[in-house]
Amino acid sequence: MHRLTYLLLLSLVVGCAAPSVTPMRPPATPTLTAAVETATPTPTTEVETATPANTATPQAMAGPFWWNDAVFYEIFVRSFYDSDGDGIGDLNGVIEKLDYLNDGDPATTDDLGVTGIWLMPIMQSPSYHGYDVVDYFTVDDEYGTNEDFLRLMEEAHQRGIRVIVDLVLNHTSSQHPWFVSARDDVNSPYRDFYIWSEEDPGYKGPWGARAWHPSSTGYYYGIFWEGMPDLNYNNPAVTAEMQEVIRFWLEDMGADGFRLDAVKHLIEDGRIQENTPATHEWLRGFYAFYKGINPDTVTVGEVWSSTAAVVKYIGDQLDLAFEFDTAQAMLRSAKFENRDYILDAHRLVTARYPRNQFATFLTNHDQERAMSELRENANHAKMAASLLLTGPGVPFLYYGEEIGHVGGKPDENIRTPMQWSDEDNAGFTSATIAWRAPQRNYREVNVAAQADDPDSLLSHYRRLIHTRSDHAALRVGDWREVEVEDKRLYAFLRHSDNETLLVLINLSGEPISDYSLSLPEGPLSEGSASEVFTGVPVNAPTVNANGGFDGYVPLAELAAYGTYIVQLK
Ligand SMILES: [Ca+2]
Ligand SMILES: [Ca+2]
Ligand SMILES: [Ca+2]
Ligand SMILES: [Ca+2]
Repeated sequence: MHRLTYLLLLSLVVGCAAPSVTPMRPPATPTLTAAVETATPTPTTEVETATPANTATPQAMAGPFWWNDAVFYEIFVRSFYDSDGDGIGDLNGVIEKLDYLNDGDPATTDDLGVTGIWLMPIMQSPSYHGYDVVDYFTVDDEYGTNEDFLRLMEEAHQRGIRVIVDLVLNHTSSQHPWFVSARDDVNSPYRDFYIWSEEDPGYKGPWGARAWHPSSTGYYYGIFWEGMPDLNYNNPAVTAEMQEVIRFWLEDMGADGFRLDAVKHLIEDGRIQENTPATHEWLRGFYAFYKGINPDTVTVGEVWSSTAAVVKYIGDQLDLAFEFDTAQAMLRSAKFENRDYILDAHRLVTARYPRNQFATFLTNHDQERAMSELRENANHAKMAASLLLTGPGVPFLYYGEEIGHVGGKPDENIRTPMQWSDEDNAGFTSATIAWRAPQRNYREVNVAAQADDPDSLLSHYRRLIHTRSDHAALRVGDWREVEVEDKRLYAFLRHSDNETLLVLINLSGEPISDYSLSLPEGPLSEGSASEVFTGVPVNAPTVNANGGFDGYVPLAELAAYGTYIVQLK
């Protein structure tokens, strides 16, 4: 839709549908009228410039976009670093640790080198995790203030780091004033913000738990649990309120985008509780809205489904979504020292998504940590990192993954304090008691212990991320399979306009010497080669008539758990 037309329609919707009373809006938030005015483009030429972003379709998506150059780092603020000694991590703590993530100086490589941060929920919430929001316009006071967030944005941007925030659209906290009003008064203007039934419809949620919860005024729908009532996006007033939230975080707070929680569950169709046509349709309007505010805004969706279902969100609803199948494939290939899992996954995702428009990761805050999944095998953790950071897509690390932070369910145990050092509470806080105890192995496994060890997992991550930053083909290039018989060896090409890289990963604990690579067709011309990850000398291929190679052996021996990145011309 044309941006101007869209905004005019939007102002009509907002004007008509907003409830008559808005007692929950904090004083700092501008009125709806002012918000619409702010978002309205001024000169006609600007409208024309912005139009393509609003009409993008998966087919039309050109890319690459800024996020294709990024490596993101997922932070659970409560557990990252406590700046004021109350035992709870906070935004100022994140600021204090920014130099660890990226010091902003391209000449230094002793930082991790990430260029994006995903902050797990930071809005006011009664829970430790924050996925049940009570006020979308204020930073949780345990984490700091809105001013702290603005300072974090400034400090991050100075270092070349963009910051996206977790946005929970599907539900609020049952303590949100909207829900309290809706539950206590059937005539409340917020009653229709939620989903009600006089009788218990009885059916369960996708995980077999209760989805309809009793209250004094009827049953309400909450797919996750009773403390998280689902919002009713069939009500345009809900959409209008959330558009104001989105505008607030993008314009007033300067966020670079959003990670969208549970987004496949947005709108139900009776018992169909995920990936409904109505959810896709709502997200098309959402996409037009946030691109209209700033076309550079990125969204990454949590669509915990198979690739075939995830793909349907990309390009006109979300910019990216997490590739859960690929995540599992990377861990399996590392664990079983067999490339077939990730080879199959990469064949599928590169065929199905617009080029590199998907988010890759090993694990997140809802899953057993990668190091635990890999039975604390540091070599396997290095291989998983190599797959993640040389492969196609936009990589996300979960905090601590780079040092081999362990943890299994329950959830609190995969979200424990970051292990900075062997000091008490892992150097996370000066308080005697942290909000939760760190993992027991923190005296051995911590940042300080790995920072100066060139063989550590942390050093491996740093080198991989800096190599990715130095080589466009790893970030924006396409992916092409390179044929090799030995399943312990994963070989593939990353190719961009200006660069061709051959990635070789020996997933096994034995050196590989009896192998040869073939690429029936390729982009090569002169047949020169240099290795850019370890600096080891390599043989050049003989380029065949189709720009590929046959029987190529770049190194006589590939070291056990070795990663090589060979630049070809
Ligand atoms: Ca604190
Ligand atoms: Ca640096
Ligand atoms: Ca709180
Ligand atoms: Ca829902």
